Amino acid sequence: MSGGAGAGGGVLGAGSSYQRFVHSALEQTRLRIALTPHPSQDKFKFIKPNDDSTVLNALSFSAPKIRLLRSLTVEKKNSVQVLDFAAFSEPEYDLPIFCANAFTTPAQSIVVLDLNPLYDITVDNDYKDKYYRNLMPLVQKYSELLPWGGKITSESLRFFSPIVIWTIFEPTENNHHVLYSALTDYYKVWLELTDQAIEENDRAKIVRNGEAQHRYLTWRNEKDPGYPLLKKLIGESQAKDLVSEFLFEGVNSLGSKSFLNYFPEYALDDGEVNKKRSMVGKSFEVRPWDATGQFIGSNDAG
Ligand code: BLA
Repeated sequence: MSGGAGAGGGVLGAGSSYQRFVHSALEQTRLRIALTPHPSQDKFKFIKPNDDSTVLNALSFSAPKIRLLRSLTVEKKNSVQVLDFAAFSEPEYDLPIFCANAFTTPAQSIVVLDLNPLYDITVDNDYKDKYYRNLMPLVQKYSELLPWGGKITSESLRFFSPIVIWTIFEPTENNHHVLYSALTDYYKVWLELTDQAIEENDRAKIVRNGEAQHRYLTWRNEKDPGYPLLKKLIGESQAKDLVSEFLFEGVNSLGSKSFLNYFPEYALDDGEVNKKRSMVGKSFEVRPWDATGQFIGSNDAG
């Protein structure tokens, strides 16, 4: 299908398909577990952009096993469409983090879809085998239609799994149809893993899970590529609150380490955090995992 409406038509479709995905994901979740509104909803549900033609939608919930399930969409007709949907388990579980991010303009869609690992799977083989070994067929299913998006912020790679879909494509109707299918597949897998997850009782392991999630939240809270756009839409102070109290809620409560404790390479001489997204530069021109999920990437930055 060539999408007769052209890229513009694709873009119109994209925004409503992000909303459609959010509704369907919440529906799928509710078939399995009862969702309770998360306290962060009160402050952000009715957040208004300073531009009348843009619509923001923010929803957040918690549930048994799920610390935070939250979704943000941004829709500006014929211009920008954004999806940021994520789900984080309670620290009693070492479940991967569901991560669906899409940024669509009339020119292109930039997409990251993954079950982000709690632990670095380039070194932690047990964690990799526990969650990803059986999921590798997903890569085969989508790697042709949603091919690797090319060089990427090197530091981001340690938060990605061997099944990550990192892609940039023309926003045609057909491409968004494929993306919708991938979003649905990946979310279903995350719900199934959550269903099967068994509560950890070892205090030390629970603390370790909490810290791993906190490290992730700390990274995204500081370096998320969406921040400049959010700042433009709702102003610096509201954008900061949205990021730390809604999108990455937990960054101020789940742990006490700072960004520089986790990522000291970003320290400037005066003790501030370097504003650059990447210290290493971009790398990983091709998919750095083989079909079995083995990491085969070399850091080719520079
Ligand atoms: C671009 N977004 C990107 C890129 C990545 C991500 C990898 C490519 C640029 C790069 O290599 O850094 C997404 N990066 C992620 C994710 C993780 C990560 C999900 O490390 C998780 C660990 N994107 C959004 C939202 C907006 C958005 C909500 O998710 C806007 C509100 C915008 N993303 C956006 C824009 C770009 C982008 C504008 C291109 C410009 C740029 O690279 O800064």
